[in-house]
Amino acid sequence: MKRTIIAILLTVFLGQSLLAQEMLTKDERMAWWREARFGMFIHWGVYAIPAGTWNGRQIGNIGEWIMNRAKIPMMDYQNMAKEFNPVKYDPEAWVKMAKDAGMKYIVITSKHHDGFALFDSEASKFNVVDHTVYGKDLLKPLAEACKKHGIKLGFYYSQAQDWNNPGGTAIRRLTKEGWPNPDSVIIDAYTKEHKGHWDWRQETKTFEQYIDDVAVPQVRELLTNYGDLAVLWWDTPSGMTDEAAEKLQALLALQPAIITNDRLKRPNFPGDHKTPEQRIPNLADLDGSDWETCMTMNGTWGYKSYDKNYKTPRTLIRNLVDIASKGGNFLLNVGPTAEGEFPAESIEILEAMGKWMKINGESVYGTKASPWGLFPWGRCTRKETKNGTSLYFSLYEWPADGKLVIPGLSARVVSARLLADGSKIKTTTAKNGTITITLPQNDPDPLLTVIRVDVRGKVADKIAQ
Ligand code: H79
Repeated sequence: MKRTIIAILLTVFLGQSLLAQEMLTKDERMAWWREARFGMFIHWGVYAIPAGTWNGRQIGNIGEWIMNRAKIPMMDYQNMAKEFNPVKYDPEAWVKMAKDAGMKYIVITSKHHDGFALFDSEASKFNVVDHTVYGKDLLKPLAEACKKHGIKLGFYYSQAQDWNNPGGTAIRRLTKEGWPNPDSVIIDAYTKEHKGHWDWRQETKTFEQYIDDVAVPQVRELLTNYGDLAVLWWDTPSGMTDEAAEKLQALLALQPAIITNDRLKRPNFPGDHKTPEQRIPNLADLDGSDWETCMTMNGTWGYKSYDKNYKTPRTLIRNLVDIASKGGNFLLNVGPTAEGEFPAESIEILEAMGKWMKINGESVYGTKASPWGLFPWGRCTRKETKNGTSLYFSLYEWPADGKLVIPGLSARVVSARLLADGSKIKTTTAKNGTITITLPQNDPDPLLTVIRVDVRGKVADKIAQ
């Protein structure tokens, strides 16, 4: 009798929790992400060892592409990788730096195009545990640190491009007889040039074999062994087949709350959000879907010792606010060194952004896009509150006459103040609803000054300027 009751209770309980997972809507899954607005991308791998230089030659363009750009043979690259020994890796320090910068999530390269896995893997021995002197899983302690500090964790996984696991070049459909084979088909010139194809060992398996033997089992490992995962970030979809995409997509059921991007396979696997890379979309490009701009701090994702071309905190803060004013997220990259440290310049940028976010973060988190679009003098975000709406005006340029004119707002102003120091700002409302804000003489924050104007009631989604 007792056992029957327990059995019934268990069935009901388990049944409900399963049901609850299956019934997560997209809005429910995206809720934290839309609130977060700001995340950290981490590109880390054995490419941080050459750090942009191979055989004494500086290799142009993005550092994580060095194997491809320098056409490094698999054996040479793999020998180099053995020496990977990030003894200064301190995942908790990384998570704290992200958190202090105001970032709410981290997406790290679990495996980039070079095929090197930062995690223990049964599916490919080219991983940090089996292949390097370091010999320890790098993602486990990062997952623990994220959990401890309340930061969401996502994994980047290069599913369709892998230069060290045979078959992962996705440029040819080989027949069973393998390479060289006159029947193999080069997909297109772009793919031939850029998907890598400089070592016959890369083509000793078919793409389908690579998907079944490496990509599918590795993604299953990633979705199983690291606790709750917030994001799976696919990359470079060209060359993917529907069959391969379906196999990978099916694995996502292992993490019912996971969010994925639009790079699994185009166009029929749209994922949850779009991924403008190294650019902020124009308003006209936006179609109402969720999006995230990913961007480097300097000119590379993976660490390059000589790339000092860093954007200023001022530019990056403006980027973040520009993105928020258009309703998107900002995924800002750090490329740690082979020893496991963030570059000093990146640390400085993160600190400066964090300092600004502590004071002005409310103009970013959980905000919606500007109803006016872009102002010539700055940006706007808005947030609905209990009694009304907070409007945040960010001043890219301090107007010469010291006045901001906000048209079309037929709402009563409750208060207006500078976030920088909390001081009150004078506003007047004309009969036609236009609000004029009188600014103080001097711009109090050289990085970016934000004015919060609280009004009664809801504000329309679109207002003409
Ligand atoms: O992980 C980062 C890049 O390595 C990856 N996506 C971001 C997030 C990426 N892979 N491919 N691409 C981006 C676009 C391709 C760029 C290319 Fe090139 C331009 C390939 C060939 C020309 C850059 C320059 C890479 C090689 C030369």
